[in-house]
Amino acid sequence: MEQAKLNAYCQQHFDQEPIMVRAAGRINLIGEHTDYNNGFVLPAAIDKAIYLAIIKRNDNKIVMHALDVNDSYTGSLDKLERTKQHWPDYLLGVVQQLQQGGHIIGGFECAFCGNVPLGAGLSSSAALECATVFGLNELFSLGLGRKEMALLSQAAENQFVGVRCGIMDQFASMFGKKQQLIKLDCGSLEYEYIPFNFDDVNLVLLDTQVKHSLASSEYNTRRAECEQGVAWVKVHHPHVNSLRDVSMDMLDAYVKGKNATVYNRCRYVVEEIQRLQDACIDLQNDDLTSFGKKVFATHEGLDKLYNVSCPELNWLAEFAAGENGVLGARMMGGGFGGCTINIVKKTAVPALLERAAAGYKQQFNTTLKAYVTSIEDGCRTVNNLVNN
Ligand code: GAF
Repeated sequence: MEQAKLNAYCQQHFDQEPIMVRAAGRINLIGEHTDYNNGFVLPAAIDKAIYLAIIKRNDNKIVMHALDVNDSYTGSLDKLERTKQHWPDYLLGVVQQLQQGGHIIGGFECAFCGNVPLGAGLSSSAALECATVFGLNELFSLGLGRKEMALLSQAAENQFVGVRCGIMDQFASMFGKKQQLIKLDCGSLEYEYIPFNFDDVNLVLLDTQVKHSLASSEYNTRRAECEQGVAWVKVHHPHVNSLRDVSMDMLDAYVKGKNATVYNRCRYVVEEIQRLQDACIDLQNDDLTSFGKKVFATHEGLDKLYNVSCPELNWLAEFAAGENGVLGARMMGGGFGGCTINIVKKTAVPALLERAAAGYKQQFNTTLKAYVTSIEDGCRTVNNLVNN
């Protein structure tokens, strides 16, 4: 549907055939808030995506249309500034990074729309950045590889938008593969695909519809707390550069007595990095029950130690834990709102959706949104409506 909408727009407004890109949102099975600590993550690209169409202009203007909010931006390649509208910043940040990297691009016009719910923790912003860089790379034959494009998108968000996010979301959007999780080492950016294709299981996203407006400032605070913990350990172990290099013994010796909050944050991260490794062994053994227990444990840690949950997420995770056929459930992404991810036996999905919606309505007077999602390919060009 999104692609049809974009196509109709292009036919009406563009005088040349555009390059069209699909960039997916992402889920993450386990490994939350570990990416900026050089740990591991286990994300995947999903069936929800941003579609972007892009053409060259003969001048140095940048013209962009956000079809879903019916808004446009016109500016110049010579003067990139943050906007009041906010959404152009994700695209302009990419342009700025390309310019800083010495890549030559000319003026362009683009339009985009999508079905990644905004503020739901499914990385619509990373998808938009990735769609932009992927489109510009094609349009101006820049020759960038996927890794470079993921890093460049992350830098755009860090430096232009001002959120110090890690690499997970952009990497997942770029490298996603159908029915595969990406086990990514965020320290080295080495990765492997791990199949996630269970006939009897669905991945269900329950959307609190609480927009994570607090997230960016709190997110940066969490990063700073982790860095503080590392600094205290480093005094005694100079080789330590991130929480990836830190053990629980080190935390107990050098952080515990100094500050309880910093200790809790670091403890969660150190435990989560190990939990992910153990969870991958569960996957190798096709043991989703054991995997799911670790997913529940991640929620507990994110809530109690990392303090990035909220009442709505907690309610959904606890509710799911008490339901038949739910193997694992937790809040996902940065936190303070957005979705829970639930690993659910297919036969149990209808009852879960019905009972969760009824309970959530009663508890929060809000209509719960739910998405049964699938794992799909990441960034790619699309060129016809019928097959894509
Ligand atoms: C957000 C960030 F963008 C990611 O880099 C990651 O840190 C995530 O929160 C938490 O795991 O999505």
